[in-house]
This record gives sequence, structure tokens and C-alpha cells, in this order.
Amino acid sequence: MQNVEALNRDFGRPGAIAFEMSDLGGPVARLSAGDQTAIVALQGAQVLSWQRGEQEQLWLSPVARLGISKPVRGGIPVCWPWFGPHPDDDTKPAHGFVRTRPWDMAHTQIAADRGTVAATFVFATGSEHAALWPYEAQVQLTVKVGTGLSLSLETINRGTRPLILSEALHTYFRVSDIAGVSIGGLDGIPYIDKLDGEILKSQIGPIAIGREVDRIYVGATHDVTLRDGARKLAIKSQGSASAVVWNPWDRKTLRLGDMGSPDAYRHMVCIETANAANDLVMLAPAAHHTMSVDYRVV
Ligand code: TA6
Repeated sequence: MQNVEALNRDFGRPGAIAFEMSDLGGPVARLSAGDQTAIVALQGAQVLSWQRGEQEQLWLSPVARLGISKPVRGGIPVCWPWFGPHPDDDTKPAHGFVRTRPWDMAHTQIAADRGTVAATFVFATGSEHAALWPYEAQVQLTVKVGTGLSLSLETINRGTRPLILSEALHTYFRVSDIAGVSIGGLDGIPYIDKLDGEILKSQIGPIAIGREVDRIYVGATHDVTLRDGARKLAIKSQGSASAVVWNPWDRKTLRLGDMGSPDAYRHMVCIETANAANDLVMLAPAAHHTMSVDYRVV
């Protein structure tokens, strides 16, 4: 487990970036700029919290723990180098294998006007991962706070063969009550309904959620808005061809067992920036690909 003292010595920025041992059981980076704060676990480079002022914008399971070799339920899991079940081997973990592993710090930055603060985390695949994914690649996540929260996920093919990947920033948004949620910006976009034989349907109007929803919107490159009562969040993605909308509802919440309470589904919704389903990313040797997203409370 990375040493917090060494992390602060090498990457800390007084008043902007500090590393600490989280109560969840692992090292985290705390980024602060203006009225925005983010907390990122070194495990999986997973954002666990994003606050604007005192208001938490993300949902995190009350039973989330770090360092137990299980994915943390909530925040922003990094699904890489595949989204969902492994395409042809269901003995491999869902949503890739980097979200449960420790990432390294690459660098930290403060903008000249101290308006934004950023930290970059890095994970390199190698021979020890060959049984899971036989490619050499590096993936970097840059998390930035300033006027909102921004994430940028860059993949570099370090091998000699072309590679294919799917990916997602699997964001769990906190909502006051799912009954008051409306997701806009996907009107007319086709989606794969994973709960109805994966058939292709078309979105009509904004999305309201009154039962389990698990959809991959394909060719979704538009801005998305999340309305939660009077609160409104703008979601702008780049380098992403898919958007995923998920709420487990009541029965799946019980089956998951790590949501923290039977009614947890009423206080969260996942809106994920992704390249999923047929929106695969193909990278030639030495090629780079970046998928990014900006979240703003508007
Ligand atoms: O993004 C939606 C989804 O693929 C759902 O099908 C559900 O499995 C969810 O991700 C959570 O996956 P996880 O492996 O984190 O339990």
C-alpha cells in the first residue's frame, strides 16, 4: 500500500492536493480548488467524492471498503480495458481489472491562477496481467477540480500489436429521490435494453426512472443533463460514443448486497461516459485514445 508520507512529499501541493489514509481503508488524494473538492482513491484511481461547497454530488455505498480486492460500490469506477462482462470469458472480472488494483501517481498540477487543481494516476499492464489481457498498454486518469469535476482517461498502446478496448467512467450520481429525476439529452438516441433481450430501442424524450433500468445508448455524443428536483448537472463527454444509464431498483439492490440499504436505489443513478457494446476503440501500436467528461452543477 502506497505510503501517504511519501505521496505528500512527492506529489502533495499545500492547500490544493493532500494525500491521507481514508477511513475506508486505503490511501486517497484530496483535491481542492475554490468551492470544489474531490477525493480519489489510489485503488482503481476511483473518485469517491465530489463536493461543491458542502453538497456531495456523487453516491457512495455506506458499506464501501478499500483494500478488500472487491470493487468499491459508488463514486466513479474506471471500467477498463473492457466494459461489462468479459466478451468471451465469464471467469474474468466484470468491467475489466484495473478498478480493484493500486494505481501509481504520475503527476499533480495547479493552474497559475490556482483556479484548477489536477492529479494524474497511471496503470501499466504487463506480463503479470497477461492471463487477463494479453496486451501492453498504459492507462492514465487525470482528475481535475475547479469550476466542476473533469476526468480524462487516456490509453496508450505500448505493445507491437493492435489492441481493442471498451471502457467507461461508471459514475454514480447522488439524487435526493429517483422519483424526481429526469435525464435529458438522449432524446431520439438508440439504446440497447439490457433488460429486454438486448434489443435496440429508441429513446423518446427525457428519461424518467420508475423501475430497474440498464441501457447502453449507442452513438450518444450529445451533452446530457441530470435533473434532480431543482438541482441540475451538465455532463459533457468527449471521445465517447456510448452513454450508459443504470439503476438497479429494489430486487437487484438486494441481490448486489453492497448498496448499504434496501432503498439505496432511490438515492442514486448511474450516467456513464463510455465506449461500450459495438462502440469499441481500436488502437494501433503507439496510438493514443482519450475519453473525457466534464461535470458541472448549473
Ligand atoms: O453499467 C451498468 C452495469 O453494467 C450493470 O449491468 C451492472 O452490472 C452495473 O454495471 C454494476 O456492475 P458492477 O460490476 O460494478 O456490480
